[in-house]
Amino acid sequence: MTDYDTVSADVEHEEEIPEDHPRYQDLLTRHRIEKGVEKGITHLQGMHAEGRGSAFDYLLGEATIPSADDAERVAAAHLLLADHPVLSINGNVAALVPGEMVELAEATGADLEINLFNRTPERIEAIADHLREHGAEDVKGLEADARIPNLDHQRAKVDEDGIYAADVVVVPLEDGDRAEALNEMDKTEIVIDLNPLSRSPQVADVPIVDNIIRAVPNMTEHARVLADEDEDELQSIIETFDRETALEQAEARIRSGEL
Ligand code: PTJ
Repeated sequence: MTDYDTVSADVEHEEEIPEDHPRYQDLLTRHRIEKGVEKGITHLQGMHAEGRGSAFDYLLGEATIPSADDAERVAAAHLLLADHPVLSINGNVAALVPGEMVELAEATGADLEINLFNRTPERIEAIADHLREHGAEDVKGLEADARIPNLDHQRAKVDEDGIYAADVVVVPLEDGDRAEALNEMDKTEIVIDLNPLSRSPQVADVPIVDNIIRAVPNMTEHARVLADEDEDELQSIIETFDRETALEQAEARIRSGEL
């Protein structure tokens, strides 16, 4: 029998969190964010973001709902069809799914690019090192030699041969105007966000309303299954997707508790 009272809030290693704990995913997520802050990867504001996400995940039943699974498959098809796909990494993403983002990049031929709201050279370096420790060979976002037009904060700083040149961009965990600005650059945007009413999923071509710790491994699995499909098949998967329905189904699940 597991004595859940022994799960202290300050576990040192995530292996100490019992996998059969009813709130395992939430405890794991909180632990990774705390470690991210300690390592200088995650900004303190990332804790607020995590709390917000966690409340929505609770209402979603802490599960990947069918419409999110569809969106994750469509996202995989977009990434495989893209000429230049890029996965954008902030401090929360780096803390929560560093190895999983590296795997998704490998499965789809995408680049990894660090892009921060609270940008400092120290955080950029810490996140690049962390990604390399998890297997990344090439990390973009260090040069920041281009700017997203019509955006007057740090998230405008991108690599010319990275996000600036990308045709498909994965934008996880940010409620902001960068999503709108990227949209104006005619990029295909895949957004991962637990809040379907947040601005980023509202403007995304593919809104994924799911916890990033479930969404990214599932996208990778779909990409591996779809890897040998021809372009027509990938295109037809993309065409069956309706972004409004995906957003409505997520909101209905959150409001009603029913699928
Ligand atoms: O690392 P930086 O400096 O770039 O800063 C990153 C944060 C996250 C602090 C910054 O982007 C921010 O403040 O974001 P917001 O405005 O709080 O938005 C974060 C969004 O992500 C919210 O809509 C949350 O619901 C959602 N979210 C939080 N945790 C998760 C999540 N979505 C999916 N999976 C999660 N684990």
